[in-house]
Amino acid sequence: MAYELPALPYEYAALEPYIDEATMKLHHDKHHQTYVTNLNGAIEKHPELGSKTPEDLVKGLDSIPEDIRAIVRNSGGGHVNHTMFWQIMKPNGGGEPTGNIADQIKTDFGSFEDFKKLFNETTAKQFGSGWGWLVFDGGKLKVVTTPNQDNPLSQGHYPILGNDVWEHAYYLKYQNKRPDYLAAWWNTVNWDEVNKRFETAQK
Ligand code: MN3
Repeated sequence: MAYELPALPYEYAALEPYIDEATMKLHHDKHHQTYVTNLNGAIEKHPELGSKTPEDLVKGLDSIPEDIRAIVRNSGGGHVNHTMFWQIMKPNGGGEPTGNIADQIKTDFGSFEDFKKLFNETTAKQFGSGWGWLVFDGGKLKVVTTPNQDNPLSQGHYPILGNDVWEHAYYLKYQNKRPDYLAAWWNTVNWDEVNKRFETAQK
C-alpha cells in the first residue's frame, strides 16, 4: 500500500467537550481510512505515482492521469486534509495564537477576534461539504473555502490551518448548528503546529 492512515496523535476523547469521542472515532477510523483506501486503489492503476507524497499528488492534479484524477482529487485531498486536521488540534489547545502567526494575524486582520469572526462567517457560508482555510498568498494571510475535499495546494496556496465543515465532522454533537461547532473548534487549535505550517508557507 502506497499510503497509510496516520495514527491519531491523541486519544479519541482528548478533544472533549469540543469534539466528542464518537465523532473522532468515526471521522478518523472510517472517513479518513476510506480516503486512504480509495487513494491506494487509484494508485494501483498507476504505481509509478506511489513514490509521490500525497501533497505532491494534490499539488499537481493536472499531471495525474485522467482515469484517476477525480479520485486523487477527492481521496488524495481527503487524505492530505485530514492528516493536517489531526495535527493542528490538541488536547488543552486553543487560547490566543502565539509566535509569528500571532503577529501576522494582527497585521492582516487587525486582531485575533476579527480573524476568527471572518473565518467563522466565511466558513459557515460554505454551501454543502467543504473546508475553511487560512492560507498565505502574496505575503498576506487570507481566509478561503473549498468545496468537497479540494485542498488550497491545488491552487498553489499552502494551507496554514483548516477546519472541516462536512457534516460528519460535527453532526453527532452539533446537528445542524455549524456556527456552534465553528466557534467551539478554536478551543482545540494547536498553535505550535500552526506556527510550523506558517514557517513552511513562507518558504
Ligand atoms: Mn472530514
